[in-house]
Amino acid sequence: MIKVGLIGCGFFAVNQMQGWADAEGAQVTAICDRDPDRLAAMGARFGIAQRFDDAARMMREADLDVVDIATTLPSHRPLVMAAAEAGLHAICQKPFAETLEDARAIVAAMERAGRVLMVHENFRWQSPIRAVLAALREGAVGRPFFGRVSFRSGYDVFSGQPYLATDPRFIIQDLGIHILDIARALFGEVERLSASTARINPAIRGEDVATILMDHAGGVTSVVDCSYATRRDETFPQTLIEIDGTEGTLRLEAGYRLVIDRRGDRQVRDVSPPLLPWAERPWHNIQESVALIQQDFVACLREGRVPETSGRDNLATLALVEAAYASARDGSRVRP
Ligand code: NAD
Ligand code: 89Y
Repeated sequence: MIKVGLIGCGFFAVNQMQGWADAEGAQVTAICDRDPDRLAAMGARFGIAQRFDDAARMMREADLDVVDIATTLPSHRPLVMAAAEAGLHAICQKPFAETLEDARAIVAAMERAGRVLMVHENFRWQSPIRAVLAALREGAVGRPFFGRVSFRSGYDVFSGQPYLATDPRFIIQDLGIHILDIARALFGEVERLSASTARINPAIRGEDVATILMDHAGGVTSVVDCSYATRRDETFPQTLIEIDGTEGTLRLEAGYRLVIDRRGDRQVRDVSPPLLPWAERPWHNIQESVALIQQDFVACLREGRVPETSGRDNLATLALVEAAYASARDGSRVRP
């Protein structure tokens, strides 16, 4: 049994605790939070007796194999570094570092320690996204030449995650990072990128709209567009996708409808994610992907496989985030 210690008992960690409860071959045996109320609430809810207010002490004393880091960004570097020093595998929430330099240092430290680092980049694990990836890899539209990966919403994310309203960076760093990662998973690495951003909601500090144009090395041109200022039939937290290829087109439409047109034939599939017993709409899509990425992490450890969203892989996603901010700031076209 893989023994997991979870650090950070906040808003999103509940999903991670639920996911671990479903994962075969792994179990959360210790939890940590600096906030005593959050620690007590999580411990009571999931029946975890080993509770720590200090992560380094948990890593020393709790007999763990893995730490699952569910804290916010500023603590990620010191916590993963501490895991490397303690000889523990780690899963770290996105964004896994504040700068690319920090991210490279984290990856190097975990590689030197010979431990596995997965970034909790779960959006590409959503079952509708898996269905699109599978169709594309099976050649459903032939060779793709255009893609649009789109997330537009007016959902109030600030009540659950108040730091999103006060951080200087918002949508690219928080949400766009997932959408850029999906674009990488679909179309491969990016050679050039340009971006523009806007802040529509006057009550927040960072940008809540971003439009990013990318040239992928394999020949696809893609547009990643994200907004938390879009008032319409609410689709949160669905990512919508359009792909044009030499043999046909694919659309992942609102309501998890996958439409593939190929040489005059239309195939329509419902690729809705299952509603897990502990999940709630509309978050169930994200919640299922948490369970799936954790199950893959356990399989990676068991089989000695490198996770699809390893720290090293995620450097390329983080590079897109940085490139998008640089392009939006000075109007340049950037090589990530
Ligand atoms: P939160 O502020 O609600 O919770 C973070 C918790 O970590 C707090 O309880 C805080 O006390 C604790 N903490 C911070 N530093 C600590 C430290 N050094 N030691 C011990 N405890 C510490 O934050 P959240 O909204 O749950 O977000 C956590 C992370 O999850 C963020 O990186 C966020 O981007 C990410 N997130 C991911 C998804 C996803 O789908 N992947 C969705 C939402 C949030
Ligand atoms: O923090 C974000 C994430 O990772 O997924 C959705 C979210 O909770 C709000 O944008």
